[in-house]
Amino acid sequence: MKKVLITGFEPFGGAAINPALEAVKKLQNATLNGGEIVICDVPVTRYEAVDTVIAAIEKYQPDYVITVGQAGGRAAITPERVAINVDDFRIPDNAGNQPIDEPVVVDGPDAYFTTLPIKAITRTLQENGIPCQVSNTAGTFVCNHLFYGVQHYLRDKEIGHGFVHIPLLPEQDTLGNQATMSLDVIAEGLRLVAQATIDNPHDVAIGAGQIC
Ligand code: PCA
Repeated sequence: MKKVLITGFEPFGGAAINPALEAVKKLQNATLNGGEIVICDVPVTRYEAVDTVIAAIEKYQPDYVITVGQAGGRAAITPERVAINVDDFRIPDNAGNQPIDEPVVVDGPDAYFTTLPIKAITRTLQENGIPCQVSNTAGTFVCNHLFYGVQHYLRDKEIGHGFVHIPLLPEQDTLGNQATMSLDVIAEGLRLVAQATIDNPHDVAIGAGQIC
């Protein structure tokens, strides 16, 4: 029986809701074949976000960690390929921090790659009718910060981890011109991310590259 920790970010930037937190709450009692899910909510705050997830890892001792955040404008669930060692916040985080071009970890490596099977995850969601694409940038705000910080903490541990961005909910698209996905589809998509992670200890070689 594998244990999967799935974390969701709180609302940020003045918003009242974050689909990551809402979806993760729905997953509390979701079932997996050969696994169980534990959850944790995460403040959108530099350093505190990483500390919160590390505390949850130490508490639950999971086999895998899936950190989740909202990506306004994206139409698909997007497992991230890479975290970079840069904090360049376009808006302040929830504690008012707004670093410009500072490292997440001083003297850390430039980047960490995900240790989740993102190609197998993408194929699984697509086969189940849920829009999913590999993303090659997690941005430079708190999501990338958390992705990098957790990957750095896990660098010498046998725990898989990766970050997944999800679209906005329909109720967040007040102007009616942004891509959205329903909460039920997002939650099922994240459940399948966890299931595919358990089912694929080694990733599959499927192209998911992009030409700019
Ligand atoms: N999305 C933001 C931070 C929290 C969240 O859900 C990001 O992409 O950095």
